[in-house]
Amino acid sequence: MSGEHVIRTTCPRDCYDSCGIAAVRRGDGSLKVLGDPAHPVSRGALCGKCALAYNGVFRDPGARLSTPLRRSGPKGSGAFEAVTWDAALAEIAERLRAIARDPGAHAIVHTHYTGTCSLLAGEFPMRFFHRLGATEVEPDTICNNAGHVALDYVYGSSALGFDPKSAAHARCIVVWGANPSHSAPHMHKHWLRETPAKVVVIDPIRHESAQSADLHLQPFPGSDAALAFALMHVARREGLVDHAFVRARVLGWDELEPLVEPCTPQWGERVTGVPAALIEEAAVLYARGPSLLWLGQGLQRQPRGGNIMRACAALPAITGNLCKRGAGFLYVNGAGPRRIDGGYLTAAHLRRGPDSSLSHMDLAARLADPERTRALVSWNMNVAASGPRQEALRAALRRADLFTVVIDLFQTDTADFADIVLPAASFLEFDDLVVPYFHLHLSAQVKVEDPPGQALPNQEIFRRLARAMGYGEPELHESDRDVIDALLERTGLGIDFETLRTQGTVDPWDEPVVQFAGGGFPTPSGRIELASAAAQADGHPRTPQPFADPHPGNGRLRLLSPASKWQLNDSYGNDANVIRARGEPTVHLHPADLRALDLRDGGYAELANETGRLVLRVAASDAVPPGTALAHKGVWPKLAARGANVNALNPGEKTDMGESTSVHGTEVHIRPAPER
Ligand SMILES: Nc1nc2c(c(=O)[nH]1)N[C@H]1C(S)=C(S)[C@@H](COP(=O)(O)OP(=O)(O)OC[C@H]3O[C@@H](n4cnc5c(=O)[nH]c(N)nc54)[C@H](O)[C@@H]3O)O[C@H]1N2
Ligand SMILES: Nc1nc2c(c(=O)[nH]1)N[C@H]1C(S)=C(S)[C@@H](COP(=O)(O)OP(=O)(O)OC[C@H]3O[C@@H](n4cnc5c(=O)[nH]c(N)nc54)[C@H](O)[C@@H]3O)O[C@H]1N2
Ligand code: SF4
Ligand SMILES: [Mo]
Repeated sequence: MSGEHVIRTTCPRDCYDSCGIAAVRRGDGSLKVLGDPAHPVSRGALCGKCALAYNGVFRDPGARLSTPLRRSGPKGSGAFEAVTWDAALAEIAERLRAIARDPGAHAIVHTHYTGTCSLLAGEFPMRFFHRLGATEVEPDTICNNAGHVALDYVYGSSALGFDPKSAAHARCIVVWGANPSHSAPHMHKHWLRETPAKVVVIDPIRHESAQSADLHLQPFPGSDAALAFALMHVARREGLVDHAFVRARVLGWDELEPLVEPCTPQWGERVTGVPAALIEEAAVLYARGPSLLWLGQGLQRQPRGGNIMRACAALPAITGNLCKRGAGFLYVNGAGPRRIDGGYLTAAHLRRGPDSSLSHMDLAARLADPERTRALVSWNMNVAASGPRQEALRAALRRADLFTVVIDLFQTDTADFADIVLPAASFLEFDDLVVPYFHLHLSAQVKVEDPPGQALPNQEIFRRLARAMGYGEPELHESDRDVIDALLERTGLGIDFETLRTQGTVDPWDEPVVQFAGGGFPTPSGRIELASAAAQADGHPRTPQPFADPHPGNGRLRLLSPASKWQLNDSYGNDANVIRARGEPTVHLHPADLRALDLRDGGYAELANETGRLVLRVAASDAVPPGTALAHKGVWPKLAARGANVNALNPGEKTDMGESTSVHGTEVHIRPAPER
């Protein structure tokens, strides 16, 4: 259309799709953020939530933070006054320097995660924290660390997954503990629908991707290791173990096989709830292959999530569904295969003092302890909404002597507890690189418009803070353009930013990349380790075990709180149109549980356990199995009744591996509540 100007960019949210965006500036100066028709995954559409938020709250100067703020009332009251950047940074620098002198920079805790996953805004600030010597809250402990640790034991890496293009050669795709219809909407719409392969979904919830699958196995939450053993039992019984592959590439099948032997489909049905006939059918389909196995992140957010991931990860190994076309498994694809130099990006060599970190499961306790923690810097994260033990965390954040800095686009629940709030620019407001974690693409993030007021990209904020601290290391002051150019140069892929900017997204490989094509694995033995001495040395069994969690007792239900269709984690929880589309915070329950608990569809229920309580609207749903409750994550506490979201119920128990979240293992009592 005449007078239209289109800029291509990429959505940098923590989402499997990494959609291409076309930002269209019309002749009248107005801007519309749309999907890029040329993008291979999203093909011209954004998801519903981003279509609203990128034309809504993200670009609403009234909703965005636009100037640094200094607390002017009691901690947590939300009373702030505007200050200049110079004043804000000088105060932060003075406070952090004093703590670094005594008792030491380890008493400065910083927390960050998925606000934006573009490389510079997501990782460059680590250079500052390395130089400072602060304590990092290990980001993955709130999301997927159990799976990372487990897959490291088995394959030596958790970040070298299949190339989704391999689906062209697959006969079966298993989606295990992921919900693409919410968390990867374009993969759901195109990839899973257009594949010639049979699709098997394994999930307690009959979500849209489960409904459209060829087979849906519905295990009770936390019983997947047992299910994996029953599937292996059938593969073995049917002569579908790939002995040549096992001999050449696998260590420990001799130790695992005796454990698999008694795990019949009938046993599997008893402990997982999945009918034996379905176990048989899925096992044969998968084992015959070639098969792809998508190991979702919901799968391992269980008390024994590490064991679950090790058990599921044994399937490709024993059936030889690896190292060949159309086969493989995927948890996440790291930046490594795109040859991104992470060490350069985060300047790990600047690290001062011991490398100290802690789990999100311990954050509330650490922040409550004045002996150990004097300051908190929270950036790219709304931890007061996303973290466990919400009430305890809020109590700790109220500590008057905990100097707190929050960097965000919006005045979040976390920002309400800050001493200083700094306004961040959004991904539409600066250039960056995006490395999708499902596809093996490389994408450009391109500036579309200026930030509101004085907002700045994360990386510029930390450059300025480094200057205010008197840090002279050149790494802390490298410009965006220099970092982008150096990163692309180091990939050796021959792609410069100008090319990337015009194309939006490039796929550096014409043919599907075969996972572990060379047949070597970065484990201690160089083989796939079904039996792992490293795991044993860390206090785990040498092999995965056929465990299933006991069903909750005392009339409790298992509460799952996975990805919502209408929010991206906590993001967009303050967009009026998103809130309208999402509706009131709701718990979905099977009609039989509704009757047993004396609840009314459309009424209200109180969910409670030893950690907290929460009132939610009730919806009857036969997509949810009896004994399980479903309440999606991401509601902004301060915009909800009683100022809490589902994490008020999350006890913050650690998984068996990686000190990670077992949030989907939460148990609750549910009873009728008169009203909100
Ligand atoms: N109950 C329950 N809780 C969960 C989960 C669950 O399944 N159930 N899932 C967990 C998982 S998997 C994750 S990953 C975490 C995610 O938790 P968070 O990281 O807290 O969630 P996000 O919404 O991704 O991002 C947080 C903030 O980053 C801000 N932001 C966006 N762009 C920028 C930027 O460029 N700069 C800055 N400084 N800020 C920006 C957003 O406005 C938002 O407030 O939540 C966890 N919490
Ligand atoms: N729309 C949207 N997209 C998102 C996000 C979002 O909040 N909203 N968050 C992003 C982030 S940070 C992440 S980590 C990913 C997460 O996305 P996914 O990998 O899809 O993980 P979850 O949404 O936590 O859970 C997925 C499924 O796991 C199931 N599940 C729970 N417990 C078990 C179990 O014991 N066994 C089995 N088999 N299944 C189980 C849940 O029922 C749920 O359907 O999504 C990303 N994409
Ligand atoms: S959140 Fe995911 S589905 Fe939505 S626009 Fe971004 S990348 Fe696409
Ligand atoms: Mo996540």
